[in-house]
Amino acid sequence: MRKKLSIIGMPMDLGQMRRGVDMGPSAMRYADAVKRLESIGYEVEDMGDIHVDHIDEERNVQPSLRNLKAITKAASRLAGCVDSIIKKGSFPLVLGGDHSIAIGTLAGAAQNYDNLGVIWYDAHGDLNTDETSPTGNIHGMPLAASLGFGHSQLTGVGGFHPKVKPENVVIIGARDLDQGERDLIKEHSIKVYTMHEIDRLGMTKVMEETIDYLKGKTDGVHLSLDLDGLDPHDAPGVGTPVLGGISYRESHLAMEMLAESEIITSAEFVEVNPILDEKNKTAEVAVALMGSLFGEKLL
Ligand code: HAR
Ligand code: MN
Ligand code: MN
Ligand code: MN
Repeated sequence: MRKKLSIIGMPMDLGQMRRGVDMGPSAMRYADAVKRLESIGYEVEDMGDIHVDHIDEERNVQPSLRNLKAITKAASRLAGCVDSIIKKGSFPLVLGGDHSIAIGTLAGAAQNYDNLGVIWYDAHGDLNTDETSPTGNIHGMPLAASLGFGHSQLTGVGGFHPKVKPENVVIIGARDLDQGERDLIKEHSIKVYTMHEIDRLGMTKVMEETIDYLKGKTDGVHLSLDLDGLDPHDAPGVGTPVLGGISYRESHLAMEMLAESEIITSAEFVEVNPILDEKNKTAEVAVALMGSLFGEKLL
């Protein structure tokens, strides 16, 4: 029997201030995500997009948690969808949308594992709460919310919390952290490979250590890949680019090692913003990385 993969689009742009990231799912479909995954041998089902409300007229009313209501509503829908995909034996692959969608993806995945691991591939920690966030943008909060920190409407998506334990999280590619995020990382001993460690150890060692760290103690691992984890030279179509990121080649290597390890049980690719992109380059990079993550081989 062929392995099954279910694609869900999450056209969410309410977690941050720049328009266009809601077109990310279309851009990755246009970059032939389905065909690419089918050619690896998967039976791919594209379930279309989750409905996300447009509440432009309410934007900025609650400056510490912008668009809270619409984001949690859509996250709950996504959680239900991800949960049902896993329960029917398929692999959920979510296309974003800004990173706030991870609150829903993780809520859905976590219902199926006692010890869900998370690999957070990102320039940012996304570990802010409404009390520490410098912006009030919820895309800077999803990892904190999934760990049970922050506003109860965010931590409570799916009806339970926390979704993940701090010792089951690995952040890779960090180079822009706010003070509150640093404090939370230290207080809960969260494992972080910043760009310094990636430069110093090399991506091979970083991924070997990450896989070893998660393998024994988790019963599933979610990959949350923010395209801004890559250097803006390789992935320019993102809303919050940070110089000095992970290269395209290093990212392929990371995905190839994850494919070999067979630890990944769900994934999402987020923050692709076609309006800010160069001829759909970032969406194409995302789809190429999906190829490696799902075991594409040249020979
Ligand atoms: N840390 C900043 C904030 O909380 C910037 C977050 C940018 N986040 C993303 N997701 N693009 O990683 O607003
Ligand atoms: Mn929109
Ligand atoms: Mn992010
Ligand atoms: Mn980011």
